Amino acid sequence: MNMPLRKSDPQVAKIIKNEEIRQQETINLIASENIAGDSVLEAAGSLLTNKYAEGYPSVRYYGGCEYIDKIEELAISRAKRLFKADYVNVQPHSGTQANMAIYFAVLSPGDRILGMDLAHGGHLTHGATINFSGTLYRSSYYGVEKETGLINFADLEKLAKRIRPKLIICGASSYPRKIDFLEFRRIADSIGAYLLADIAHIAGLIVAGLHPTPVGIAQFVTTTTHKTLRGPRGGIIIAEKNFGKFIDKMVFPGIQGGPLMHIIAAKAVAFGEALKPEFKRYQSQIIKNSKKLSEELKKRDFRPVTGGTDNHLILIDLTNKNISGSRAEKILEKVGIVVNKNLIPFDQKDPTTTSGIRLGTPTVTSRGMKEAEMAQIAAWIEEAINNRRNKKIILKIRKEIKKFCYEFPIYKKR
Ligand code: DSN
Repeated sequence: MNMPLRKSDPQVAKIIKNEEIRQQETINLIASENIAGDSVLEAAGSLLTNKYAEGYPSVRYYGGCEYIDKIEELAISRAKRLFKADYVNVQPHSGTQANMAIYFAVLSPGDRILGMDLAHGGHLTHGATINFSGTLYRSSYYGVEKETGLINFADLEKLAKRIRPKLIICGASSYPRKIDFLEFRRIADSIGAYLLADIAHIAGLIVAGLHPTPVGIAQFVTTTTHKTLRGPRGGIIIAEKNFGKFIDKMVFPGIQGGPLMHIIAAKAVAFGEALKPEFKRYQSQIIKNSKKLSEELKKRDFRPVTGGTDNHLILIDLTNKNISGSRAEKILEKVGIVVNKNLIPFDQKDPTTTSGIRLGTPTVTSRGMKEAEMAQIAAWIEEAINNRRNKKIILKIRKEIKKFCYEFPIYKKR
């Protein structure tokens, strides 16, 4: 058992190696992904995975938690500093579980919730009928305006007053503009609802001060740790301190068993990295790259929903290009540009076809790409889409991209 993976299990080792090559040789524009640093990977791959630690620091159900306690305490204190928060729970295994813990803490089955429509940029856990949040609770949705692609707060307020939900959820997974948390809180207060801000996509921008924070505005804030935050795959909860005890109980023993201590260690490392000045520069470059990519695509007659972006992502409406999101995703993958098909607001196509693609810049920025590279990527996107039936051109672009990718290694030589 104590052998390098390539010796003990060459089959698995080979698949991991192939994935490493895929990541290295492609341009990843998936808005929710990133490249965790070596230190985050080291902590995530550490022997802390061996330890059971049900409970919380100093109140565990297992012996031998001396160092485990220190790791969790460190992760909590760094997260508190990072988000300027009084209460943080670092145990949720994912963003979904972070949201679930909040719902279970403040709602009863059958209560009304109001979240952003999945088809307009919301998230499964914000009340979609195919998710627990839409089956356990009576969910309603707000969306964006057809003309602008922006959240219309007057309509939202009318809807909230009619529905009278117990919880309003704000935050999105394909909304390219800033979210006005104060306005959400004002509306929530006007009907006595709680407000949950799910900042999974924009947490990195928020801690860098490049997007307004909901901490101190929403009673509950959840995020994943692996998107713009560039940590390990996982979730955390931030809340007003008075809800802390209740949320802790809901995470464990309510919906989870033993915390993933190796992941909590990796979260601590990521929070430490995010507290450094370089992280702010990184986040600022993400936005510069996103704006540049959006402008360059616009020049080429691609249409970003809302006309552009304020954050790390761009949602492209492909209707005028006469190609579906799923077909565009496939063509781009052939040349080595990885994106995801995405519904656009008021989409006429179904979710497996879609009229749009979502592009994001966290990963390419982590690799050191800047504005000049964004212009080049936009040119490749146009060339690939326009020449989608020309195998020779597709192959030529693939070769150019492969070469280009080696100028931006994902990791130093391993
Ligand atoms: N699935 C994530 C995304 O891609 O946005 C959200 O959880």
